[in-house]
Amino acid sequence: MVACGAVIGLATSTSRASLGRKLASKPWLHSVFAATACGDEVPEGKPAPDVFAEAARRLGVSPCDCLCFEDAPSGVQGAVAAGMRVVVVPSLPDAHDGLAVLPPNNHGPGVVELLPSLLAWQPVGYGLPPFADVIGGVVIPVTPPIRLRGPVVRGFGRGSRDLGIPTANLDADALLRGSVAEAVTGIYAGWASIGESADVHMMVMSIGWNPQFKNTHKTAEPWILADFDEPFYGKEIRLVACGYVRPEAAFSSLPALVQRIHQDAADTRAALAHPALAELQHDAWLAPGSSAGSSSGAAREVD
Ligand code: ADP
Ligand code: RBF
Ligand code: MG
Repeated sequence: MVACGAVIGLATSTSRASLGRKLASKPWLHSVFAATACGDEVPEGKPAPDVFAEAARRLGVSPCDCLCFEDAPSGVQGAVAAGMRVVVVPSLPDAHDGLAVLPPNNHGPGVVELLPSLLAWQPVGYGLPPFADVIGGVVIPVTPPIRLRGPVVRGFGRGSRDLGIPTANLDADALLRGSVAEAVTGIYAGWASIGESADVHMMVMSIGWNPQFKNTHKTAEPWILADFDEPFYGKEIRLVACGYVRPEAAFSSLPALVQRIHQDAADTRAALAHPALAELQHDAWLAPGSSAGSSSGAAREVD
């Protein structure tokens, strides 16, 4: 049982024996599930409702009181057929493609949300308390933080020109290395340093496809929350993203997006004052020259 009184069950296509092996490598999960139902314990597997109905029965709750988290179309179908409401979080490496797996008019009545990540799920929307580790009710700590670096390249020039918000776009290669390659798209709070300077600044960064503009390339674009006398294209930027703020979104207008980005910046400043995130401004990754030996070490001019 979680602190708010809810119970969590698992409905899986996996056999009981196989689940045992999988859980053996993740012992902390044992205490999470109050009940589990496996594929070999019910007459029909997903997309039939059987395994969901059985999990609810073992939990001692009615399926209509269950909120199911599913990543695959057959599971969504099964949970809806069992009478559950479903939050869909596609588990494809590329959430952008994942959203296309279930087009909006194909969801069925039981699907209440389609999210790019579990990080984007808001328990308060379901009458549950917020997660205990959320800072200021908004920012979720990312542990370990996402560390990335690379040369600052030119984008469309849109940040300063159309939004009044300059963003230092990273070289596309920088998105392929390390934990950022697997990171969920969204808006992140964190720390940045640039070029030969050891100064560390607050930053708020968008990682993804800018749905407002329907970009076809994934970008990482930090807005450094400091003033600079001149652009720093070509210099190396080092980033430690330690808080998840929200998913990317398309807004009804450009001013609405701009207003939201300013809110993100305010949320970021507040969250980075929290000791757990503040200490990361001293992360060794942010020191100039610390990239020796990494392929992204040298700053280079990009045209
Ligand atoms: P682009 O599309 O080329 O990224 P932007 O309008 O987003 O154009 O401008 C980004 C450039 O502005 C950055 O690459 C950087 O050199 C400069 N810049 C100046 N101040 C900032 C800041 N506070 N945060 C991010 N970039 C800044
Ligand atoms: N682009 C979007 O399309 N949707 C967003 O929700 C969004 N949020 C952003 C939040 C922050 C803090 C920043 C810095 C950028 C965000 N962007 C978003 C990216 C923005 O559209 C992009 O920086 C400009 O279009 C310039 O490339
Ligand atoms: Mg930019």
